[in-house]
Amino acid sequence: MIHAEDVFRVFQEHRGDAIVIPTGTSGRRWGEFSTNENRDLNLGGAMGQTTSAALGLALGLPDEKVVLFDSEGALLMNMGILATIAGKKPQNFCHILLDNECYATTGGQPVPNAQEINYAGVAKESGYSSAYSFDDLEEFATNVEEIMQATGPVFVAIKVVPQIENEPIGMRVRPPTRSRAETIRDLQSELGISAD
Ligand SMILES: Cc1ncc(C[n+]2csc(CCOP(=O)(O)OP(=O)(O)O)c2C)c(N)n1
Ligand SMILES: [Mg+2]
Repeated sequence: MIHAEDVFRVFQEHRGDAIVIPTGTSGRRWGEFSTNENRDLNLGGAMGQTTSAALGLALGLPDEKVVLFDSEGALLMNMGILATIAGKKPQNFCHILLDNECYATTGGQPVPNAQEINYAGVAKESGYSSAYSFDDLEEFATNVEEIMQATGPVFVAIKVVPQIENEPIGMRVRPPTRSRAETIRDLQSELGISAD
């Protein structure tokens, strides 16, 4: 298993101008590594729906690279999105699954069949252009540039160490971050577009 921070440290070097959507407990670490905050987007919340929102963004902005950092519990909630993404063929979409084998945000309960399911296999057979699996940081580092250059939709499954949260949800102290609306507004002004 890889530490999500190491995934982000390596990925940042190859990010270019990609729009990045981090989700899950692992995704919270992305802010420590991003050097292009205006292109970071907060769309998380309803498990399984961020993939749909990210697909919409990729289809609406075909000239921008869109990278989603997904989590496996959320993906399992809406596995059908893999077929929808594959069918829409967003060439600019890179779907990276940070698989920590549990529901870390809610205390680390195990995800069904966590050790045996092959998410990259499911994505590939659903019709993604290419799919990768990593359980070793060096291997990810060796392939990340190829992944970022590949024609999407690309799927990347990475086993990561869970960062389990046990504090009752109402008592959790979070460092201040931009709200979802702020991240959308900042991205719009970065791209010189307006939804108004
Ligand atoms: C539809 C839905 N059901 C339940 C929740 C409550 N919830 C928030 S995070 C979470 C666990 C998420 O697990 P995973 O997607 O694997 O991400 P991780 O926390 O492991 O990073 C749950 C059950 C939710 N946000 N959305
Ligand atoms: Mg998880």
